[in-house]
Amino acid sequence: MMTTLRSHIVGFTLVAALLSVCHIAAAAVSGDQCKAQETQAVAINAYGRRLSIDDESTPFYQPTDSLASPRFSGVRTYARLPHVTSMEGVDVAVFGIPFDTGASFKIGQRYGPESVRSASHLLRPYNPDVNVTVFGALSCVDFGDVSVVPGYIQASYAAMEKDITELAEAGVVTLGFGGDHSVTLGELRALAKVHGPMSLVHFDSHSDVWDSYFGKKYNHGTPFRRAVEEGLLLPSKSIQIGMRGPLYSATDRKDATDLGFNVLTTSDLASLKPLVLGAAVRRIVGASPAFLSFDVDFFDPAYAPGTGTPEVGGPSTQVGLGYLRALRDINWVGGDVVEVLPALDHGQITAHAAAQVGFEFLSLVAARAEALRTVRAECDALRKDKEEL
Ligand SMILES: [Mn+2]
Repeated sequence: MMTTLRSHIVGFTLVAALLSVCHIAAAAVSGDQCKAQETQAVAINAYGRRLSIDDESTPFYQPTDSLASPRFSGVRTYARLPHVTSMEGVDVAVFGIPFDTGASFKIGQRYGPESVRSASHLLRPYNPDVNVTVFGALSCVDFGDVSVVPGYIQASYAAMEKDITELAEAGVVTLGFGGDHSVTLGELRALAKVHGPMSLVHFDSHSDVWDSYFGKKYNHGTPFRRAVEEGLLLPSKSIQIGMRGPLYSATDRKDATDLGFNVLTTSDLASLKPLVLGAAVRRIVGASPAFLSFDVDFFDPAYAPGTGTPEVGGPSTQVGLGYLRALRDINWVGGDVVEVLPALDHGQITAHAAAQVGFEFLSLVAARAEALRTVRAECDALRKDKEEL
């Protein structure tokens, strides 16, 4: 598996540079591309809904204008988005999952969503690093928090799955803020009902593929083994990025590759430029529906101190955000940012990082929507030209 992964990376070192040139140079479209676009726009409901109707208007839902009322004012929702629970006219639904019964060490991640929402008021609509106006391309809302049953993990899974299934069935892209990492299993169960088995792109210092902990199958160390067992993921089309720190035994790392996951440790990552990682991830994921799961302990504790199981020796937020921004042209159907523990946060360092990671995910979704919209417009023009001939 590691050999395959290395070949993805080595093979794409040069190709990545070419790809970036192609992105810039891609001005004209072919008939085949237009056919592919037709299929894609139907398949990708959440983006396709706006794209397929040639909708050039402002997205239906907008954040509060921070040039009309200052960012420190107002009720806290993610990025000052409207709190909306009906999915009509929505492209992306952001929600909180205030649950920490699955945590194995320090607890308090149930307060993560409110902390991230508070910090997220600092965000602005345009992302210069991805060159996209996120809330100009997508109609986004804050759904509020999904249902949980404090202290009871299986009941919580059932409750959150019910809420998230409704969002997924409405065709929106989902972005959840945890909560400990156990919550991701609930999200994947809901999304897989609509999208089928997904690719996972997983940033974390831990693989979270234990079979059990203290004899129990459900906690924040087991969600991705359970997800594979339940057929929610395509492990060979998935990648785990950033693993580090002491383990219980040498087999802990092997457990992830034995399940079929591609794995890049923090040490592996140190020699990879974002462009190379981006190309390798695109190669692995292909056209599959993909879920981005980001545990804030991917970052070094100096950059994300407010978390329950920190691992020293990790990437800075600058490095981590660089990797995220390289994950263009992927069919994202959902994502989450987990393990923010505000009681251990200082100066909202971790909450700001988590809010920004969520914003980068939205930026990737928005950039893809814009790109699809451009191709759609060019295909329409091509069709019109043909009709006139
Ligand atoms: Mn972790």
